[in-house]
Amino acid sequence: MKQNPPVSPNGPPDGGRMIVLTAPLTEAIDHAGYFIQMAMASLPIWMEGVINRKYPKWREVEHNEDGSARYMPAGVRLVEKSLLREYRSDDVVACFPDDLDKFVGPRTRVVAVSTHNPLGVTFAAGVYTSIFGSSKMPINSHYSRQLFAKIKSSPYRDNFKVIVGGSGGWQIIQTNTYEELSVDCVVEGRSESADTLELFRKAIQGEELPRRLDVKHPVERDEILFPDTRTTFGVVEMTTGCGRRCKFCVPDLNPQIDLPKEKIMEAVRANVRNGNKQISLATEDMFIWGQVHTDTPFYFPNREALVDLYSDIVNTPGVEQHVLSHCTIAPAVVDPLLIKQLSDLMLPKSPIHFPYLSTHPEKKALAPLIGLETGSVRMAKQIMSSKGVPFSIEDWPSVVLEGLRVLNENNWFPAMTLIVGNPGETDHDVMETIDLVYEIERRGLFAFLIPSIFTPLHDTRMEKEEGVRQTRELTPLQWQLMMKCWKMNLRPGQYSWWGPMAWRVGSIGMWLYKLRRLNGPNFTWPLWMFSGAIPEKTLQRMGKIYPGKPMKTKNRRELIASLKPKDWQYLRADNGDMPAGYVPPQMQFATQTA
Ligand code: B12
Ligand code: SF4
Repeated sequence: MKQNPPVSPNGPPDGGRMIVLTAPLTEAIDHAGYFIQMAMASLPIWMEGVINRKYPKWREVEHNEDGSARYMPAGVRLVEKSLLREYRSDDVVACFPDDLDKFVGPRTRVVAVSTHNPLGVTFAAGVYTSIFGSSKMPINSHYSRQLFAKIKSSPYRDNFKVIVGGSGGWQIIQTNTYEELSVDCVVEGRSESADTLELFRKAIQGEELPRRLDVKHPVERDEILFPDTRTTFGVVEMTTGCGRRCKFCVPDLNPQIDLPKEKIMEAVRANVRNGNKQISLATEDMFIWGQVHTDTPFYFPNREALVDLYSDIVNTPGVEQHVLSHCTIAPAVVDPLLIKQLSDLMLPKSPIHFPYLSTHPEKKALAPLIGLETGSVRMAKQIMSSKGVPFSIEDWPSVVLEGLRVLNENNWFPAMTLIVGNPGETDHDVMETIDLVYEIERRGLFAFLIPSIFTPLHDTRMEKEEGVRQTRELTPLQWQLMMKCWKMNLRPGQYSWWGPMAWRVGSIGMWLYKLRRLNGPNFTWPLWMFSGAIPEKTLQRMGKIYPGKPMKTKNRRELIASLKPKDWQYLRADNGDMPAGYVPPQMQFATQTA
């Protein structure tokens, strides 16, 4: 073990903690809900003033009495929990970046950083900053770099190791920024793993660490730990993995696990005890919970289990707000009554309001994140052939439209991601996606459409593939798709605050000043369409944009009729639209014996 260096006059009087955990400020704040962090992941640092004006207090964080962080992202909390299996609580602390000097001292052997998106090179983040002219510096990335710079300049730096983990660690590996950021090791995987603990042991002994360590994901639900302190936005894990096997997806590489209800509830109560009024269950698809490794395929949701879980959460004393994270759209077609029952339960506690869309008396809405990705069946077959199960991927546009209809009818207005510039994407594929977007508009449906440029994510089956790399490479059709989505998002009154701020910042003026050089000529007409300065119909007549064509799609009854008879047993008759020849399970025995 190394000797302690002399105590600096500015260092912590007690010599600091042995293990100090932290996260970038912009990922740790528990202020104003999910959108602020998503905005800071997407807006370039020069637009920070927009956030400051809207949320002047966003930097004000809460502390415990000892100066440690009152809340931290769930990832940090689990690293803390994992370490506390082996180390004493006064050896480990989780603090905000500005408080590092209070805890990093001569005793410190490890500074561990958890990060979601440190360099902004992931999807739906890089693209927007690059449109505005600086692909590497979204606000969140600026603050992450600031954190790493602070750690690098610590007078005790030679005496401790810097270990990074979390869903954004791969960005450091892929950009090889270890030296620049002063990172010794990036851990890929969960902190619960025995290998992670072994790594910390080595770091504490002052041993050399590998640059990258891949650790195993737990396979049993009981191996997953839960926070017993407060997490940012009250995030509590609900599931890991997904099961639909989209080729571009990282979380789906993890085992499909739904976590035990009693542990989820304990973590919810722990959050409330520590002052959190908001809860959000982290998941890739909330609808698989209660149906993992049962006799029913996971894509037929377990209505009773879900209603019971969410009911207990929103009715926990102290929970004033509840926000959904991710889900898929096919379950809305499979079980519309489930959506209705969940709406009845969850709308009263939703902090989201859509005054022009919601039929709820207080205009409340639910807005989970759902992947739409493409309207091209050809493309969908290649990259996400099971995305719409139990329905065939051939019916993907119908599943999207019918699912969105059911969701909208129940005041769910999801944020839906689209991938632009998939490897091998042709003009025809983009036209089909534009057709679907126009069809959403034509049917008066609403989703907040978030197009992003294809990003090959590490370890996925598309890791080595290349799509569009820069906004200049986008075709006129791809630009039209992006700008049409944003135009629809900004329909009056139907938006979150940051979209119009970011996009209306003088769209034409910006184009004249900067964007036309940056994004190239293909951007021009789509931007005029977006600005509304020339009517879309006129641009279509001028042949400057693609007009889109009406789609013939299946309604719910037709989609249900397209299911294989072996799947009929999992349908719920109270949803109606049952296939011809369907016999309810309780009648089957009678029919067989008659
Ligand atoms: C909740 C959530 C959010 C929330 C809140 C985030 C927060 N600050 O708490 C919001 C909505 C704000 C958000 C925003 C974004 N998110 Co997000 N988010 C999630 C979600 C659903 C859960 C994250 C979570 O808390 N999980 C539970 C914790 C326990 O898991 P964990 O953080 O991974 O931690 C484990 C391990 O990583 C490891 N670990 C973590 N830290 C450390 C540190 C060390 C030292 C070690 C050893 C280990 C370790 O141990 C933990 C378990 O024990 C995930 C999907 C998922 N299921 O993970 C997506 C996810 C992480 N988000 C993603 C993305 C892309 C984003 C955005 C860029 C989207 C956007 N364009 O706006 C932004 C970026 C935000 C930012 N600040 O920069 C992607 C990341 C893809 C990738 N691999 O790069 C994911 C995986 C979603 C997806 N389906 O692809 N997100
Ligand atoms: S549905 Fe979503 S979470 Fe599931 S595999 Fe596809 S992209 Fe991943």
